[in-house]
Amino acid sequence: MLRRNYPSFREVVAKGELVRVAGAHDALGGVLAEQAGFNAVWSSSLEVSAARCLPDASVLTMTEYLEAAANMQKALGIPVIADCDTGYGNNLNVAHMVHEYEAAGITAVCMEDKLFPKLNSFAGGDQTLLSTEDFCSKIRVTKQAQRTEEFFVVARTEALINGMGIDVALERAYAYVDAGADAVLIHSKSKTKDEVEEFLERWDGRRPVVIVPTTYPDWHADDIAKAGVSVVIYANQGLRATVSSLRSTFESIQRHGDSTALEESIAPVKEVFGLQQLQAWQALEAV
Ligand code: SPV
Ligand code: MG
Repeated sequence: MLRRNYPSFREVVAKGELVRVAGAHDALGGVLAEQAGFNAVWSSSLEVSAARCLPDASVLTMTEYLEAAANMQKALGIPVIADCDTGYGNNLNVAHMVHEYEAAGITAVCMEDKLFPKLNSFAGGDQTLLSTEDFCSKIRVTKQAQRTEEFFVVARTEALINGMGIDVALERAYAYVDAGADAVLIHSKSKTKDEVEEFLERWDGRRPVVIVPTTYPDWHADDIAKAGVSVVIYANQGLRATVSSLRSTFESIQRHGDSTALEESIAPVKEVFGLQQLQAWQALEAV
């Protein structure tokens, strides 16, 4: 099958087991994540912008992020959850975003409560939040704009990123659920899981919670599930591995003057053909 069917993100969450998600920026990364057993792929704004050597700072347009997410979804048998930053502007932009993503077959989007233009959460700089009221309004717009019941909206609060504390994070997360969010994402740049753990202890469980353990990586998935998390996103490990791997590969060829030393450790061309589904495509010639 050249094009594959995939469940919606809502269906995957409904299974009730911890949903493990890997970040990617293209179909190749997404397919490798699927083959490794991940349940969904995060179309990461950090990854998609880094793949163009541009900052994750609302520089790329919605159309460019959508193209990246749609290209991933076309190749996958698991759903994409699209990182849609702040919704690319005001309420009108949010409505257009939902129309376009849903029409492209994306079943879940995530929108964060920072001001547009936003800056990556780990980059320091201005991490000012939109008012709770205005972000709730954006969430209501997503719900009004979606065509199917299936479409899933994750509301992400950056309250902890902005140092506003757990009380504010909880207050905002509850308000976002009341506005219609299907899940909340609590982001943190803390070196330990403590603040996220406290958030989870105090959360009343009215909607699934999503976490992104980038700065607090030493939390086993089994313990994450026990702590009450529904979805865990490994947002940029693939990108960082790509950087390390390409760097050492290219440096090795330059250093040795040939690529012999690498041959054992890099994927054979045949494996690339497999990822391209070459055989299935060639079979079309004989139909
Ligand atoms: C992303 O992967 O783009 C995210 C997560 O939004 S973070 O980079 O931690 O903000
Ligand atoms: Mg992002």
